[in-house]
Amino acid sequence: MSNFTTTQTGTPVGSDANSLSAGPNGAIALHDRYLVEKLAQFNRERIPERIVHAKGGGAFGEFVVTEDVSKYTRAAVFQPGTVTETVQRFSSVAGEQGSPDTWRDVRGFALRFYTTEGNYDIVGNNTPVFFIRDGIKFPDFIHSQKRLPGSGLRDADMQWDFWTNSPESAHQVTYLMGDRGIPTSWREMPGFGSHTYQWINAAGERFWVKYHFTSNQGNHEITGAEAEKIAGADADYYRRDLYEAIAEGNFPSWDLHVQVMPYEDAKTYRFNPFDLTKVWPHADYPLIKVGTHTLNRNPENFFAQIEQVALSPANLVPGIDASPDKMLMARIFSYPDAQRYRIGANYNQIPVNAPKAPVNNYSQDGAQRHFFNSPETPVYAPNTLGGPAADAALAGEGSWESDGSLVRAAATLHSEDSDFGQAGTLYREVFDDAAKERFLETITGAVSGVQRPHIREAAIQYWTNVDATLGEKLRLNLAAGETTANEKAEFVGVAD
Ligand code: HDE
Repeated sequence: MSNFTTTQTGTPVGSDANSLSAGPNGAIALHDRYLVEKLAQFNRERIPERIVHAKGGGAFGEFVVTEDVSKYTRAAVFQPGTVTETVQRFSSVAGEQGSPDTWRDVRGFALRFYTTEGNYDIVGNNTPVFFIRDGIKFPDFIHSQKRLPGSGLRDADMQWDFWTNSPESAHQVTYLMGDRGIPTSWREMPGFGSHTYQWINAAGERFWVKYHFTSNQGNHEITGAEAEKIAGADADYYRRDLYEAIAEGNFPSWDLHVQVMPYEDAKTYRFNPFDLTKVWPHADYPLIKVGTHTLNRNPENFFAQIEQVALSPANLVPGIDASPDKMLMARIFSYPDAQRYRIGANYNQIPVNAPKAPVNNYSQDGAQRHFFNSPETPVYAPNTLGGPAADAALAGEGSWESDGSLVRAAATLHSEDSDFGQAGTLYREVFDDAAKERFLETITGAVSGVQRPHIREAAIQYWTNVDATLGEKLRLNLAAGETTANEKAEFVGVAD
């Protein structure tokens, strides 16, 4: 077989080193079709990066169901003994594609199961909660964490202005500023579906579930100081770690557990179970094991298989459905929309996104279409010509009772719901003394970046609401920091 360089249409070319020119020193010719094609192709190598979770990495693997949870769901992927191929992508949230992996941030933990009933994706994070509870706030939240429009710089004032005016963020910010804000690697962190989902069994009974992936490598973290050093030395620290571990045959794995809430409990449970800023204490709903996920194959082409992977909470399968979590509902719109824009209308036809299950429907055409029905298949439904028809048994799938009138209102609070309650419990009861110290140091550093006094004061009040002693310590730390800064300024002669 010859190994000549060719054009994109397969004809051999004469040179990869010299353009066609009028004499060795003359102008280059526009009809050097290979030069023109090569440069044009190069200009189109990038697609828009993800608006959030732009920096990441991933791998392929398999999920093995080791237990029997069939009394809760009839989804084929979770039936006893089932083995399913997977792809997983890890990421950070706020940084751009080239940003250092070890910046303090939440990490994405997004997993696709190529099931016999179509793709099922769990697009979660390494924390069980989130900053907000209504998707309409998401663009504002992300703007506040990204960059100022003028300087292009990230800005503590806008971060804390948003958080302090959105007190439902306190629980997630406590996770973020705590040790979990910087894991040692993607392999050594947990994953959560975060939202409440619905499971439906073969008898049609419904349950509310939360997903927990526990790392078999253990959970480990690095300090802010270590992370800063690594950020300078190796921006791709996590991506490299994952790739090298898998290349060496050191396959990372996670056990999947679920918390299962009986359908009726949701109405009276002490926390609103559809509020993404809250967890369900394990004492109320213990972890039930489902199986084990193992990553065992690196991508062969990062762009084709990881950059173009289009994971989405809208990818659900029979036996698993959404819940009345307003964030989840907003996401079910948002992800396929982002992917149509980022990748193109037929993004589900490229190999990493194409399901292993057959696709049958009446959509057609659009840019970059690869798959099509036979010309005998009718192009409309309903028809009497033997085209595919919907499964009426699924028509009522994933339902729940709903209020009659449309309103714009916050979701109902349950008896123990408060924005600061679970954040305070996390700080007081989960962090040990050393973790509390590191936490105080981290929030002192973060809040000392705030310039405007009223936002600084709001941040102190925010942490006082989480824990009064913590707020007091923060106030003292910030005051001491200001004195030191003034002293330093006087010493170098720049104070007025
Ligand atoms: Fe995302 N998010 N998100 N998010 N998210 C995206 O999808 C969005 C939220 C998460 O590795 C985007 O294709 C909205 C919660 C992960 O490819 C975008 C809301 C959780 C990833 C988007 C949320 C996540 C994304 C960027 C509020 C954890 C990376 C481009 C309603 C439970 C997936 C894209 C990957 C990516 C929107 C909130 C996790 C823009 C509107 C909550 C892991 O569609």
